[in-house]
Amino acid sequence: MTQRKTYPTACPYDCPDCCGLLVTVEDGRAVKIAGDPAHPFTRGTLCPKMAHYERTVHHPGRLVTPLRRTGKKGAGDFAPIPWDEAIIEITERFRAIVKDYGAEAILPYSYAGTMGAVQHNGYHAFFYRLGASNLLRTICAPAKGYGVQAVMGKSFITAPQEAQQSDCIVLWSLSMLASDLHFLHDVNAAKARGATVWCIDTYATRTMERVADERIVIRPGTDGALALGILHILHRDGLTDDAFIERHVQGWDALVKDVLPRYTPAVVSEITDIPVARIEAFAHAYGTARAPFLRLGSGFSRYTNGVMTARLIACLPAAVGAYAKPGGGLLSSISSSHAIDRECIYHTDWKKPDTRSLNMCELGRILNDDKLTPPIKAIYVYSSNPAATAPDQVQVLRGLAREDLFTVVHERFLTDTARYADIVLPATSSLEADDLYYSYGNYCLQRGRAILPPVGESKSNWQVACLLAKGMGWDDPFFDQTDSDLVAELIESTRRCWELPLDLDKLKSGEPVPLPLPEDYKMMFRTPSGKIEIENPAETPPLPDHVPPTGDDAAFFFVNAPDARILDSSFNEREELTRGHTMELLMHPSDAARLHLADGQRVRASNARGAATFTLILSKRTPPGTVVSEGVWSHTVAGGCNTNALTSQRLTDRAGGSTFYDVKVNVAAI
Ligand SMILES: Nc1nc2c(c(=O)[nH]1)N[C@H]1C(S)=C(S)[C@@H](COP(=O)(O)OP(=O)(O)OC[C@H]3O[C@@H](n4cnc5c(=O)[nH]c(N)nc54)[C@H](O)[C@@H]3O)O[C@H]1N2
Ligand SMILES: Nc1nc2c(c(=O)[nH]1)N[C@H]1C(S)=C(S)[C@@H](COP(=O)(O)OP(=O)(O)OC[C@H]3O[C@@H](n4cnc5c(=O)[nH]c(N)nc54)[C@H](O)[C@@H]3O)O[C@H]1N2
Ligand code: SF4
Ligand SMILES: [Mo]
Repeated sequence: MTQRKTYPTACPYDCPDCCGLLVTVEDGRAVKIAGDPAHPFTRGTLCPKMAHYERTVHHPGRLVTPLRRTGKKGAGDFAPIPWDEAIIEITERFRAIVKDYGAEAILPYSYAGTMGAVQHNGYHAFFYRLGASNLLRTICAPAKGYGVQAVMGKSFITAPQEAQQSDCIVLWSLSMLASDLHFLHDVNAAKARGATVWCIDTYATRTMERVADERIVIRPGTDGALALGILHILHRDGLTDDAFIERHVQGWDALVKDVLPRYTPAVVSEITDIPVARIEAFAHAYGTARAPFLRLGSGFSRYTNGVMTARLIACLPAAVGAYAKPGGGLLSSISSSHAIDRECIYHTDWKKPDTRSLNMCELGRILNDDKLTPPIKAIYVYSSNPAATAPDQVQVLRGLAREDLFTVVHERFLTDTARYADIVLPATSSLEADDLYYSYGNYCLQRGRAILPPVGESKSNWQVACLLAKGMGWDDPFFDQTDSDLVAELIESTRRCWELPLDLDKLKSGEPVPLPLPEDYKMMFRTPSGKIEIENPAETPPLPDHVPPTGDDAAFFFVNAPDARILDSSFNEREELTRGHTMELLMHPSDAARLHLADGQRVRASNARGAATFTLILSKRTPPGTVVSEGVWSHTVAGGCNTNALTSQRLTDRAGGSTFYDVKVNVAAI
């Protein structure tokens, strides 16, 4: 008889929404995925990618056994091998490398293929104990986090639902319809009450076209100057909340005296390419709003001045006292993860104190650097696809092609990276592994259970870490725990980590659980001074000021933004999503006319690091001087290198972050 049952779980992907899902399972297969109406933020709707998650979970391309390479690196020729053989081979190679070069010659490389606290972090204890090089996981937006924290400390971030009460919502470098779809509900609720939505981006995104009432198109990497220009006008026109500043802000007077005079609307217009009248209009809308709400995406921070820009933007809500107003505030990344103690998985005490740390944004350099001592002799990749997603792809692929590099990739699919592996291990999907999910876009926790048997012989990250530990001959009982033991510990840890009590029965049951917030949470300024620190003595310089991004020496700014159909390189397996319109390059018709390029023709974008080919789309959605390509397409879908052949390994001013958009390219016909 057919068994059919529906289970609640969470979306595992690296997306701020962390949607509540209802998954119907029939005879061991997921047959239907729906949004969970009980979720307090995502309220029953899903994006097109996850509406058919079963097509990913049961995709014919899922890896079902461990594989050993039989052909050239990158060619994709492999033969199946049993798990025990794979574990013996990996641990023997690791032991030999440790003996000859030291454990730091081994590098784990991972990011957020799954956001579940157990599988995301499941290998840390193994690699700490091994003494492998530490990986600085900086590829996303640490500059935004660092910069906002330099001003706001560990204060609570404003909840998205708050925006419903706002009369002025600013979507600042947020590709919302692609990357934070469910915030649209809150934005629409505010619009229905008469709110105005401003969108600030480098080109007319779909979000700007479809959601914004007011559009601002800015020159890439100059948002810090725009923030200063707005602050200048707010001060000049008496639109600041002086009582709030007096009580809650540190360094305003110094900013007014030492920095703001230089950022007149005319100067800012020159730097940002935004007409003076638009800067004035935006400053007045923000300054006169009853409850200004600022939602920060990450785009502005992926430049060499990313931290400084984040510090400057974070001054805006302070100047107008937005936190004191119902419906006002600043939403950057929410730390729902603070509700759990991930130390139960990390085992940081096993980390050897002097072990070196390597920055994942510099993978290309790290793999090719002869002077690195010890050199990297083995890389263990999981939950990430650096051959497609890491910057400076030519260098990354050159490194991965090294014959003397032992590469293991733990994956759900034979990705661009897995094709370079010596050993590939099959990974479970989120429906096959227990976990606990937290969101970075709303205050919510949710447990996910293994509701399907593993596809083929696939195993979770934690399960493989335990096998490797045993293979190394370690008999520590820590590695006898199951995924669900760890989930239970994490759930228990919420009692000591979150200041208000959660509904633990609900959390255990798998339902989404909102994290309760103190009533005055927006006014709790958790900084060393207890005030919002526009001037922060621990930073260099203590007072923020705009610095231009480094950029490249080429003709066009190159913005490579998210595509709604995929998520980083995830979902490239879904032919129905990736059919057509992939490697496209938007260019303003005036630029195309000057270069004698026509709509629909094949072009090559290039710079000192590499080149990629695109279909040219002439469009007024992008301003003259900027070209845009959306999506991180796998090499198979892209038909060769993707946008990361053009991006650089340069890091942000602080926090070691990625600078994906701080790029220039030349464009020519092919
Ligand atoms: N569908 C889909 N969803 C995703 C992802 C995806 O790839 N696809 N990626 C996921 C991940 S890992 C993340 S981190 C988030 C990212 O989500 P977002 O924060 O929305 O995306 P970003 O890549 O930071 O880029 C946002 C916008 O910044 C703009 N931008 C670039 N440079 C500048 C600038 O100098 N100034 C201004 N004002 N704007 C600029 C870009 O044009 C883009 O529209 O989304 C997640 N969700
Ligand atoms: N040009 C350009 N490049 C970018 C960006 C950009 O905007 N432009 N965005 C950057 C950003 S913000 C980010 S965060 C990075 C993300 O880059 P990556 O970390 O490479 O993310 P994905 O491409 O989603 O790859 C995640 C992989 O994890 C696998 N996976 C999923 N679940 C599991 C699991 O449980 N176990 C294991 N072992 N594997 C699993 C998936 O199959 C998938 O192949 O990309 C960056 N790259
Ligand atoms: S990818 Fe984002 S929007 Fe889509 S289901 Fe997952 S959390 Fe929701
Ligand atoms: Mo990201």
